[in-house]
Amino acid sequence: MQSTMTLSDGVRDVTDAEVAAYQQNGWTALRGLVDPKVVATLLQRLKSRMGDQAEIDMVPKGEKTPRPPTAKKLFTFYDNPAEDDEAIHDFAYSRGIGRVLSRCAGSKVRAYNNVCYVKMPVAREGGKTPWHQDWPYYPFDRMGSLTIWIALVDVPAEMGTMRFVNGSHLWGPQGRIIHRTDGKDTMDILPDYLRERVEISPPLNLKAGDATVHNDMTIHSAPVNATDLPRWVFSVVAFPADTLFTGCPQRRTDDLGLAINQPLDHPRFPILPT
Ligand SMILES: O=C(O)CCC(=O)C(=O)O
Repeated sequence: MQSTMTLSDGVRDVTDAEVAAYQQNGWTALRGLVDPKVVATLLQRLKSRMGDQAEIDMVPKGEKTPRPPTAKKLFTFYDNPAEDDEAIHDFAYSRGIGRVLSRCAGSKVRAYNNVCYVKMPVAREGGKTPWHQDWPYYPFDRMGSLTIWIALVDVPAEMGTMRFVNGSHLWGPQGRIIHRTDGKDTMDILPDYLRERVEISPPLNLKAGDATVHNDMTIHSAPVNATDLPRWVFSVVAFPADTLFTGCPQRRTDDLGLAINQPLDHPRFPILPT
């Protein structure tokens, strides 16, 4: 893809303290991470495809795993907008994003996917994001993948910023919950000895351009959007470059011809520059 814009310089470096917080708590907040001009470009590009009020849900084509009907209410969703838009592509695969994610992960990382999550106001059928971990859905032989979640508008806590269970990235996998039909989430199914240790991060008030980074084992959720404006967020997921493919069925890796027990060395998952 030809590049028309260079947005990577619009991302600041992470500090040692931010990296240490990520490694200790399983998440970190990065204030003022992305330049406002870059944020405005990303938002404008996403709105041009999803509509000003995110009326158009860009659900992944060929979704293989059926979801309960309530699941779609969590977000209006655009899966992998970087595949369709050059400016978003340049940003998602930039050195700036690569540096942040590699420093937190402690190794080179490969890009996995990118998503725009618009959480609609509760008055427009928006729901809460249930407590969950990300790793149980991934075909990776180890933990350590991570998500950078960037606010594209000011996101006060009541609009649905994420909450994290501090230190839960060290508790191991606690199961899949997204497809459950009994409404239970990870917090409900934790064994008592872990539930007693739950310490939830404080509500975050984020400005446009602020971000959080969380580990794939960190238990996290987001409350409903109690404002009357849509919550616009862009996220990039990456994983340690040496991670091996387990062969676990997953729509992002099925049909790519990946070899089990080998690194995910495929053009879809490039090593991010640092
Ligand atoms: O945006 C949200 O409410 C949740 C996003 C999430 O769960 C994630 O990025 O792992």
